[in-house]
Amino acid sequence: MSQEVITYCRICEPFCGMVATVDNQRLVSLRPDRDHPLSQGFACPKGIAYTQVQNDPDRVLYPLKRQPDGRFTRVSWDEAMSDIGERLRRIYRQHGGDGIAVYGGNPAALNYSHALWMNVFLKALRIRHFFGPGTQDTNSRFVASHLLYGSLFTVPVPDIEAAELVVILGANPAVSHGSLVNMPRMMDKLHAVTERGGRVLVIDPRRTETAREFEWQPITPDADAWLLLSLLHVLFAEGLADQRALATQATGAKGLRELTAAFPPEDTAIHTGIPATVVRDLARQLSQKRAVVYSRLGTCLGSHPTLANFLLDAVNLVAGNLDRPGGWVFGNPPIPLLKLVGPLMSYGKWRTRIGGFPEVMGMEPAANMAAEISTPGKGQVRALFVSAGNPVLSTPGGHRLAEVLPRLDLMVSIDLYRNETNAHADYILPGTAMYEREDFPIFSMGLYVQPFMQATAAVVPPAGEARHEWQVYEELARSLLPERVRNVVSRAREKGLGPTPRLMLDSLIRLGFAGDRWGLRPDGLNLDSLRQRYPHGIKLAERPTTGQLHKVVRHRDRKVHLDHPEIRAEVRRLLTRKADTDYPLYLIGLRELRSENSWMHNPPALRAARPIHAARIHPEDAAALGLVNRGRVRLVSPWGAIELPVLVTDEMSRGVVAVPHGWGHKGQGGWANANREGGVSVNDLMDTRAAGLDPLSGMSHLFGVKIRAERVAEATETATLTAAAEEA
Ligand SMILES: Nc1nc2c(c(=O)[nH]1)N[C@H]1C(S)=C(S)[C@@H](COP(=O)(O)OP(=O)(O)OC[C@H]3O[C@@H](n4cnc5c(=O)[nH]c(N)nc54)[C@H](O)[C@@H]3O)O[C@H]1N2
Ligand SMILES: Nc1nc2c(c(=O)[nH]1)N[C@H]1C(S)=C(S)[C@@H](COP(=O)(O)OP(=O)(O)OC[C@H]3O[C@@H](n4cnc5c(=O)[nH]c(N)nc54)[C@H](O)[C@@H]3O)O[C@H]1N2
Ligand code: SF4
Ligand SMILES: [Mo]
Repeated sequence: MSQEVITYCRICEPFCGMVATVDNQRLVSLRPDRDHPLSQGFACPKGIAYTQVQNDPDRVLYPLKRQPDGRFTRVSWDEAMSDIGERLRRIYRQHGGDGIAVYGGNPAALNYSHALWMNVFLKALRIRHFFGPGTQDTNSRFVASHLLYGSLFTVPVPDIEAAELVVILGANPAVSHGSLVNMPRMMDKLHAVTERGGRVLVIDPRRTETAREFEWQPITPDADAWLLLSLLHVLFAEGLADQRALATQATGAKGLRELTAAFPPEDTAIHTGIPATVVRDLARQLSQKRAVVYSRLGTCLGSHPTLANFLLDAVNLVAGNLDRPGGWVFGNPPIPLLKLVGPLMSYGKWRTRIGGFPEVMGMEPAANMAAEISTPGKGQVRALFVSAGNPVLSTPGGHRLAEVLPRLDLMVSIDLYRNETNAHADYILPGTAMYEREDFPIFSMGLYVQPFMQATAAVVPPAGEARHEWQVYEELARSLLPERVRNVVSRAREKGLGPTPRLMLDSLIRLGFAGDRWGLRPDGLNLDSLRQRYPHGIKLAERPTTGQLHKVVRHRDRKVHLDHPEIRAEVRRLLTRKADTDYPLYLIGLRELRSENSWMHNPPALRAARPIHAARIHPEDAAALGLVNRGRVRLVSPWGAIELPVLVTDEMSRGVVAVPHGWGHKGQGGWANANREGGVSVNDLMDTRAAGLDPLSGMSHLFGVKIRAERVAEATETATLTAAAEEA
């Protein structure tokens, strides 16, 4: 008998409501949930196609052990865990937590129990090297918040529903569906702005899917800091700065004003490609309207990402749009989020062994991974745990990482698939897929513009022998206990004793502003009543809370700090940038509707409509280089080279090439369809040297990378195609 279950999708950040059809404990199909208070019947193709991930014949469903010839064979959980445990004990005895590394991938952050217990594992073993997509994604945003608000986790969100002007500086919500903001139907909300007579302006080097629906202002890649400095310049110089905001919300306005004095838009136009009149007009509108500048990876993956994110908030504040309706506002998390993440919120408590970067919430630059594994000395990585990640494709210089992974004494991965990274693991352990577990978007609670909660139960039981990641991490941590204690703890666990992610989550909900306080507030919620009474989720307010800056700012004076020596130093570094005639083009990234980073390339439903993996280039650039549509091009940076087909399109700005990341499936992974599509990894072109990373956040530089392009001669083209065909 088939049955419908209300749940939500966790592939990306909007967490769209879903209705799952389940037959005989098997997921049969997914459809968007019309009754979800926020997504209201919206879901994207990836979300719908997840049925084909759940039931994918290529999924890893049993623990796998790598044999000396590189092939994987099935082993029992007991066999895998006892061997891993023994090896981990040996490494730990010799090197302590300094010799161990964890890489927690993107899906780990969207899975509350995984994220929580991975952190327990990190703390329990005092693991030194923690890596993740953060240094390819969010850490510059967090460090900017640390400087501005005294709290890494205080991240503003755009109040689009009340805005008259929305500037999107380097984000593509039509494809990404919004990031670092939980806003299902973000495109509808943007369209509502223009329908109300307002403006949406997309500033992006590419005429993106979002830009096509609104106004597009091209910008030279990696020039956002120049633009933002000029916007601040105009706000101050033309007397447009909101003096009340500066007096009540901030300190350091004078320093910021001095810092930006040297950047009139007439001078920075050469860097940004944006005419001064456009910048002046924009600054005026930002100061006169209920307006917000929102951004995401476009300002996080350049070469000055902390500076750019810092300046962006400064623009919003100085224009009078911070913590105001229609502006850059703060969420109102319905759980005590800062209490939860408080212990994780460190910055610069130590510096990394390689490159001397400040840790960011315990995280080190992923660009350092290969060097941390291969560089001898105290703190050299001997054991690596990768859960829900694929750094060989997702991090800079991934091909070099692949070369050094075999040197590890122990490598273990928890994943749904054999991927390009865990091809080198000693063991691949099967994790549960998202509909096989209960969930709650715990770390996103502060990123909803309207406070919202939804909790889901597991929809189907784990397939094969898949286990929850949190249970695996806990068992790994337990393996370090003396045998007698270990047995006692394990027996207690089997009886359901001891802390669990669920218990923690239930407490957080009970303690939150809508919580039941264990009965003190009889109408309040706990995990069970939230699930039972509000299976589609519950919106806890219609409008965001504004005027709460003094609450969210953690600096002792409760003010936003606008003047920092670190930021001044970054502006000085910006001024030292040089053009490089050997590498005249800029390389930027590009996300695709039917792909999620390096995965979701296997479901057949997504394949048919997906474009080939190609480099997009402007017609005039193509003509100048002798490139033709569907011909092949070689992209060269100082750090590597890749060859791929060309897509000639006038959606690109002159001088800019866009290539999607996450490709380069060459048969090391077990995803047969993905392997057939192949592609190449754009991250093989990226810099991993310390000098190539953001000194403040350790962020990789992945957008606006200087490259050159060369036509690939026909002969090579045929040779490459034949080789690829043979592999497939
Ligand atoms: N379909 C799909 N959705 C996804 C993902 C996916 O892989 N596929 N990934 C998810 C993840 S992990 C994340 S973090 C989010 C990311 O969410 P977004 O940041 O919205 O996604 P991107 O498409 O990377 O958007 C970055 C934009 O910045 C532009 N850009 C590049 N360089 C510059 C620059 O120098 N300046 C400016 N102003 N713009 C620039 C790019 O052209 C691009 O349009 O998306 C999530 N959603
Ligand atoms: N050049 C360039 N590089 C980039 C980016 C870019 O824009 N340009 N974007 C960066 C960003 S924003 C991100 S977030 C990273 C992503 O980088 P990563 O997190 O390293 O890689 P993903 O491609 O997300 O791989 C996710 C892995 O998790 C597995 N998986 C999926 N669901 C589950 C699950 O429920 N449980 C378990 N155990 N495993 C699961 C998948 O099979 C896959 O192997 O890439 C970054 N790299
Ligand atoms: S946008 Fe698509 S993938 Fe992301 S949560 Fe919604 S349905 Fe899932
Ligand atoms: Mo991401």
